Amino acid sequence: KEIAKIKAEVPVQKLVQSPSFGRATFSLKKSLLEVGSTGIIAEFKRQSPSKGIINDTATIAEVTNGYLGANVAAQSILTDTSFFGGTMADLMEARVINQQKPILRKDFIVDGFQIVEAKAIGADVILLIAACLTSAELKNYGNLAADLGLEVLYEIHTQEELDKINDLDNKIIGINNRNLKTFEVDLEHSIKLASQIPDSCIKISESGISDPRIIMGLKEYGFQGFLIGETFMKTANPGEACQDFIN
Ligand code: IGP
Repeated sequence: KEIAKIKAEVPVQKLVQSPSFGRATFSLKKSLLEVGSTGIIAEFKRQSPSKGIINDTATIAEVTNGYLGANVAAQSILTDTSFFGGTMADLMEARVINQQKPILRKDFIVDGFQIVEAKAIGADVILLIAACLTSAELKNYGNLAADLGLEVLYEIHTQEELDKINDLDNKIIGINNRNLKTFEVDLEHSIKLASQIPDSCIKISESGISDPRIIMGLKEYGFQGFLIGETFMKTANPGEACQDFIN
């Protein structure tokens, strides 16, 4: 893995004292299960290792307003800078505008302080990528998030990664259609894996969703959430693209 060494910019003690730390959070689970939910988790993504620059003009403020106007179930914001050009400031700015829907901090979490950070900067949900973590880490970080009132989206791409998550019951599981090593996108593979996930879990399909018809298909396999970035971000007006996609 080439995930860079990370260090805390602000000490944990300071993060815990920040005014936003004690705030109530918005539940992704609740939002996805709401009657009439669009199920869309719309992502802010400037660039990616597979596509290079996707959008370097749209601002986080206009995209956040656009996504909220399209009635998304939640927002996903990349805070990883080295691969995706995102920042924690992006998430903080979105949080000021978004006082109604959950925000997912999309990053490579490899240390507990990042979870404390996520709470302090305004996130409601963190991503734990099973490919990057051991079974024990998944458990410990899951517990830490729960203690802080955050929800966890556990991301998997293979059966082995699913097996790393102990006590699957009632978890939010995201199947990444994109292989993080080869960048290949395969919806069939995800659909097969979905059948291995208990019904008590919320199932989210991530990446490569380029057409509303794909969502119709995925719903048949029990998916309740759909994480979409590039399809919206590659347009000049991601909020409008999201609105058009939903209608
Ligand atoms: C969004 P797409 O193909 O719609 O832009 O994909 C999201 O699933 C993708 O950005 C993603 C990701 C990740 C990024 C899924 N898992 C882990 C970074 C790290």
